[in-house]
Amino acid sequence: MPLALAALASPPPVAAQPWPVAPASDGAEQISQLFWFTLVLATIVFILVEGLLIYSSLRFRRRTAIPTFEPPQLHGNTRLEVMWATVPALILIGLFGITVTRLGDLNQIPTDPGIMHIGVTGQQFSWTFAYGNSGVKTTNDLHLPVGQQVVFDVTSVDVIHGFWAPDLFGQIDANPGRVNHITYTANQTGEFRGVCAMLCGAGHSGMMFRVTTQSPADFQTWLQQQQSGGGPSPAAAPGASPVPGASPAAGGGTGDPTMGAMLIVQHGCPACHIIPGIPGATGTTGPDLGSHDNVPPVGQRPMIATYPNGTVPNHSPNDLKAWLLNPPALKPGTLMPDLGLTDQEATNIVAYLETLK
Ligand SMILES: [Cu+2]
Repeated sequence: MPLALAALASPPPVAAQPWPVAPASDGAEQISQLFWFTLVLATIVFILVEGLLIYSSLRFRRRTAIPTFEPPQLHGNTRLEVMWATVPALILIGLFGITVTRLGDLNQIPTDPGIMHIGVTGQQFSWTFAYGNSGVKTTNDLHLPVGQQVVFDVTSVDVIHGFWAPDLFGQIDANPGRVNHITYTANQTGEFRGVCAMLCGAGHSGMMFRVTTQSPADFQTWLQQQQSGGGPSPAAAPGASPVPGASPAAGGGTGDPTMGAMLIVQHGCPACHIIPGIPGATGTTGPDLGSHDNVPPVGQRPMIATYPNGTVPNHSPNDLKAWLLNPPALKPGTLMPDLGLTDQEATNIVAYLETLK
């Protein structure tokens, strides 16, 4: 178990990559080609210009202490001057043309009704993904089928965020009150990192997500698992309630603290909270859940959040669960987002938090 937990450590884990960008979608491949083309061209120009500069400095350097004659005085060379103005201009115009054409192609958002849409919602400080009309939602965990074009409908509920998975495509802004679209087709299976590319507040640096690209068959299996109320893996299924947000008072069986620890990482809690035992949980936007300044760890606290109306003032596992299932409903205006947890997921997270005594 510790191994699996370490593998899920925040930020979302991905294999180390030798290059900052290793294209894993058709679109990223095109952007990458453009990048390399520009780099090679710029390198040739750089070597040519710097080479001439170094050559001229050495070849025409002053060789005697005091010049005894005036060197020949030159007044311009029209042919040379026209050349060094025209050649760079032509190169730049060419690059501009290629870039604009390619970006135009990449920005074509298909309207074909058969194409899968994934709703992307940024929120301080997590990402929620909604898969077409399947009813499936995930937090900080994006799954994509390989070889299948996907349109992302990107928005935000608070401030401007930047949706970006560098290996898969360029970034696009997530603006409140507006839906931006971006599309790409993943072309290899694997795990990739995604980030918020827009400084959006104190927890910005932790606002990361993991992209898992799978074969279409694996993707469908995963989607069905999610639909049947499962957690991140089939192991989470036993006792899972298929009704998200089911009444916390109903209990919901016993939780699995180990599963809870994984869910805490998966849902991005480490970005905002210090949570003992969770790797990378050093966020300071939300309350510190460990013991500090005479405050006991969360499992021992008499209260879990201060509600203005005193609805759930105490700390019992059920209070904690009710809070996790929908914080804004209990405390309007709270920074703690509704993570879209299922009843069983909340039970598992509570089970972990209760171990912090
Ligand atoms: Cu952000």
